[in-house]
Amino acid sequence: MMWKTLLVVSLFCWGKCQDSQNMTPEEKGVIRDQIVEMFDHAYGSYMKYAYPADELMPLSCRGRVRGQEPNRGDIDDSLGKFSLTLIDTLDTLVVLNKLDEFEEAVKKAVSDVRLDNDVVVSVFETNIRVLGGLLGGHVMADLLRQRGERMQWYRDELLHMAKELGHRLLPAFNTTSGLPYPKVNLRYGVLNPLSRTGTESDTCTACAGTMILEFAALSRLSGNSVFEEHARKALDVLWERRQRGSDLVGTVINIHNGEWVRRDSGVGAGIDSYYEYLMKAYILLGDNVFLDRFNVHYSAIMKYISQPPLLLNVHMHNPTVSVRSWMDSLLAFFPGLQVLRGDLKPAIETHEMLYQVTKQHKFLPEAFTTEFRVHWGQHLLRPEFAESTYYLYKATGDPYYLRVGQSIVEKLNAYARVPCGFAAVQDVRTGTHEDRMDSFFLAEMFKYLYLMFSEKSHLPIDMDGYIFTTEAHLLPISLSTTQPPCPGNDTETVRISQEDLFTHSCPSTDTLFPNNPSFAKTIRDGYKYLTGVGRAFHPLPIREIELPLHDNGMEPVEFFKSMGISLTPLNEANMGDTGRLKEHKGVYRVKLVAELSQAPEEEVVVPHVVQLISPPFLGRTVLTAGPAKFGMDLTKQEHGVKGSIVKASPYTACGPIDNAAGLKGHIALALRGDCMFAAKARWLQKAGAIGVIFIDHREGSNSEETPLFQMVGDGDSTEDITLPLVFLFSREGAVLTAALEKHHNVDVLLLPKERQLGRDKMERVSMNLKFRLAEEGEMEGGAASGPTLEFVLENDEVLLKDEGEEELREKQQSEQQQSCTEESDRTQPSQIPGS
Ligand code: DMJ
Repeated sequence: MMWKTLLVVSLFCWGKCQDSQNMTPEEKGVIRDQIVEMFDHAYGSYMKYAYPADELMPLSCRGRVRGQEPNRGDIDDSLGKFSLTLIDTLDTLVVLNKLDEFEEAVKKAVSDVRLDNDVVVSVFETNIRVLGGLLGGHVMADLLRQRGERMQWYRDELLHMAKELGHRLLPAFNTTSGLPYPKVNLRYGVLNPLSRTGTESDTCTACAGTMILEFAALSRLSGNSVFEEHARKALDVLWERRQRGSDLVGTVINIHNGEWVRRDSGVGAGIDSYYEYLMKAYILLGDNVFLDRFNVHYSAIMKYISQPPLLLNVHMHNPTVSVRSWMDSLLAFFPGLQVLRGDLKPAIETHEMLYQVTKQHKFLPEAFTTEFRVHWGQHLLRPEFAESTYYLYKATGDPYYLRVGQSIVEKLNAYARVPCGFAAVQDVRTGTHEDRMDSFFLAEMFKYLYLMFSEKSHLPIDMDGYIFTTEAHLLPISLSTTQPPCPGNDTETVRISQEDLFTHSCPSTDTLFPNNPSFAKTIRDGYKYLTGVGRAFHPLPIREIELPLHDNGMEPVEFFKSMGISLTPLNEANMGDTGRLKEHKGVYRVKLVAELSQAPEEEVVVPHVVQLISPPFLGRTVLTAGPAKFGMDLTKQEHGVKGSIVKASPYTACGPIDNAAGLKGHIALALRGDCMFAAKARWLQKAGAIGVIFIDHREGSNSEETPLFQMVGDGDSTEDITLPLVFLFSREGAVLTAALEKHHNVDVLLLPKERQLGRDKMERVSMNLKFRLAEEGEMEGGAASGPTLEFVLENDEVLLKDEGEEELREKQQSEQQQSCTEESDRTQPSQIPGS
């Protein structure tokens, strides 16, 4: 079994591969030092400003403590008050040769971290970041201790903590199917009345399918098979539930009955690490069943999802139909996984596409369209693109990938670095920052970057002996032999007949591309100008096209015209020698006058508004809102949709609505986060709401700084949703909630901005107003009747006096409020997935 593992791992050909000819060792050393300096800045800032908090808030220079900051929805479920970033960083310290800091950090983790907090956390995130972090830390600590130089005090404390955490996660597996609950209370488990969990019925495929590496490692290191058994069972269910026709899985599954809740299938968000863990479980544990399953899924992915260089999402039951026109940034890990499988060509193609996108937008946006436009502009300092770049460099030895790595380093420094660390980018189009530095930035990004620029001699450990978990924690591949397979190993076996070049081996690039040492470049060249960036302008050549006379007797020009294509005939002078051929029957010489636009127009988002119409607002407060791609199309409603607003309870509206009676017939306010927009809309529609205003949960977001986007559905049909839906950024949302608090009854109108009430009138008034200075004495005899304006010139300033001064001041205030929304009347691209 193990030889297969080693074959796969041997793809990492440190010594054998061609060395980076275009980057000298000195240059690599400079970049390596730069990476270490950046790590020191990020980790040092966390330790200085945030520890023992879970995460650093790099703009506020303080720690993020759950409950003390505004709730961000499900993102916060990674925070368990267990010094997340410290634990997630432990083995990075070893890889970067910071052994003193590592020893110090382990001591802190052992003495300070508690795992029994009364906090509801995500099972998936806690497993990959905290359990993985503790295990990676233990493996490193154990290794250093064995070398006899340091860590002599260490008595497996991190492993004991890992065991404790494993036991705290186990209650999540207490379902009839064996699929885990998505959340668990670290102190009270799942079904305890104090746990505040257990009402969830769905989980994502990756959430259920990304346990095996950590749980099997825990079982084998602790001698307790219970963890591995549960993780295997969950994988068995997912395998069992694959769509038998397509061999694909969906994105969300019901944990009680195993039915698919979302049937869209891709390799990015919601599914990604399920596939990764099948492949890596085979490498780590040497168990064929995982490789067999991986291969079945991989064939399906390559048949339906991979359309190099794109990776699309399809419907698992009808996989020839793609379900959306955008890709998410999580799928950037996939070329790395393809490298592990030895399938280099599509890996190179997709990676090159991703590189082109980063060139265009500086970072990979959270989501981008199949035409490489921004779909969702956020960038969270995710490491997936660096990860794939690392794998490709190791597999090909091509210095091109070092240059890609260097560009990642430079962009992080130029566009994400702030005085207290590195900040996520709120929108790659504006470059604005967000007050977050997720722990994976330290766990993953710095490992992949540092390893890319290091030789074996720079590293304190032999990387060939380890596998990276999805959070880049290090687990030794010796685990499959140091411990016997666990007794309860009842993973369903499957014999798969299909075998190909890759099934049991890892072909070298010589096999794949014989006689072509620059194979990677040849593949990349085809995708060089995919996004139009970096392409030099060349005048269009005159091309000669032979147009046969059509059978129906139509002249070619007419024939093309009938298809909507117009041709420009060349004049004699331009045609040179070929002009004489013009006489030939059925042969035309034409100049190609158009080609596909290099930079396609951005997708138009029609700005909408929420207009407050009840007293005292009377239409003067207008909040710029984003539309939805699903639900009622407000552009087709002549007068918009009117109603009074009621806050949903729960405010996130991700489950049954408690105040359905109060919401019935009203427009609901719901907070973004925790679940998809479509899911919220369904709950609110069921409760009887007549419209929904979603309010952003990201503090301080506003329509002036962030481009509007269109909310999109959940990948499945959203035809059942008939409500009008609009989205407000949090600053505009705050105006609305403040109004509701003060006046209790607030009527609003939801409609496209161009149709907001009073807009025509305002424009007319402003065009027709004329002023003239009154003649001296003209006003004195009461010459003017009705409201008058008087300008008094005094000290070079113009003061405005009015008979109804108070009224006017009020009006000015409300117009100021209004103009702050009107200025943001920008038509911007993008839609946003889920929430
Ligand atoms: C990490 O926590 C892991 O890589 C996970 O599998 C998905 N994504 C984040 C980083 O983007």
